[in-house]
Amino acid sequence: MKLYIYEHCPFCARARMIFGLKKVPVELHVLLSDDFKTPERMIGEKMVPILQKDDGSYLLESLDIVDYIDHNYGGKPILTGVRSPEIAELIKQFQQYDYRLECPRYIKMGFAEFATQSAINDFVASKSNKMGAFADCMAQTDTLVSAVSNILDRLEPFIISPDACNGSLSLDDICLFPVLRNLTCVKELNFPDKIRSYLQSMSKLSQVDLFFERAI
Ligand SMILES: N[C@@H](CCC(=O)N[C@@H](CS)C(=O)NCC(=O)O)C(=O)O
Repeated sequence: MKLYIYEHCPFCARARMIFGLKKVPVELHVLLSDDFKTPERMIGEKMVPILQKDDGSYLLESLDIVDYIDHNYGGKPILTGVRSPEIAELIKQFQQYDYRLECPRYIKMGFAEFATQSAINDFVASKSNKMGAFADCMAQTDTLVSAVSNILDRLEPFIISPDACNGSLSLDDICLFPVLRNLTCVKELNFPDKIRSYLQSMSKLSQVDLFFERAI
């Protein structure tokens, strides 16, 4: 199977996680951020993640990919834990701030989807339309870091185990880990101990990398 992704994309990280957690082999292909033709040829629109199944057909929507792999590959389903409404609510709260912290950093981190200047230009144009100029977002770093730190502090008590946020693996891990992973691109952000352990453990189990070493 082949999985088409962007390295920074949290929905792609969801799909990548299930392959790593179940030790199911998959070929990762990173598309350039301004490559419209490849995804349009495959699925009729520019959107990742895209899974190309063994029979050549395509599956999109991260949670559909997760469900397909969990139920059809690598033994019994593993995402059997109960979800927590508190975690779902805290994920929504991060989303008010995280894009403004992350997008201006993504283009400086050496991701394969931004290997060309035209890919960077396309991303900057489309995102700054929605969130304002990247330089203004960078200038808001202190305020945004303080808002996100507050949410991290509120999240910490809900992380029951470093190997599964609710104590046994569930869709909450698939939705939470990618959001926290993307925040590791922000150098100024300090993660509470339990969240840092969760990030490190889940990264190892799912084989999805963190960005601490190249944080800006
Ligand atoms: N609901 C979709 C959302 C996927 C999504 O929004 N992907 C973004 C990348 S993070 C995308 O491909 N956007 C189109 C673009 O970059 O032009 C899923 O869960 O797979």
